[in-house]
Amino acid sequence: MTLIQPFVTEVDFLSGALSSPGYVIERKLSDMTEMYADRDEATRILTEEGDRLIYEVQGIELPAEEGQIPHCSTRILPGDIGGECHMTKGHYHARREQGEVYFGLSGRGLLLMQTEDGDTSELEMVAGSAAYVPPYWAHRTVNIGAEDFVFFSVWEARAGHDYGTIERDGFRKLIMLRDGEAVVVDNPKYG
Ligand code: PAN
Ligand code: ZN
Repeated sequence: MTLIQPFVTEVDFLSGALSSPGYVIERKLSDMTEMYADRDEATRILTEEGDRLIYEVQGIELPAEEGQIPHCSTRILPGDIGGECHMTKGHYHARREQGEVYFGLSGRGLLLMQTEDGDTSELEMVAGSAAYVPPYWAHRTVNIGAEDFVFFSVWEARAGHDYGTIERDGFRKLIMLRDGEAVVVDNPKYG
């Protein structure tokens, strides 16, 4: 067990910026072209409009040891790819029995979840929402508003991230914009 000195981080609710991030990850359209339902439109945007920042994560680096509690902010930019709202890649925890807490800081989002048994859930999040991701639920967040959607996440250090299952199968539900409103639809390409 590593003994760490207590510390505090200032979080900008509008941008998700941390006062001293241990890491910053930028996810662009080119990092997740295959994840959008309309791959042709994703490819067209890349070719004709160039790459696009979809979301950014700023986090605190901690040892992957029992009892450590990593935390980070995520900012998803507004927009869509062929009508599908900007979203995170999404993942299961490698250790499926590990849950997580998300806290909304600004903007409007949906927290999309599913289990390997076929259950699905979509929870709306705004500033002040504390959402619980129980063990065994894959999770992805989606920006359904016109501003940045920013939230804060807290999880257990040994949870680990399994991106491969979602990269292979996708999510059962897609979040699409219809007349400016977000609607949940079945993903015809799931699995
Ligand atoms: C979150 C996510 C973060 C980015 O901190 O890692 O929002 O989403 P992806 O990891 O799916 O790219 C979390 O769920 N951590 O476990
Ligand atoms: Zn997670």
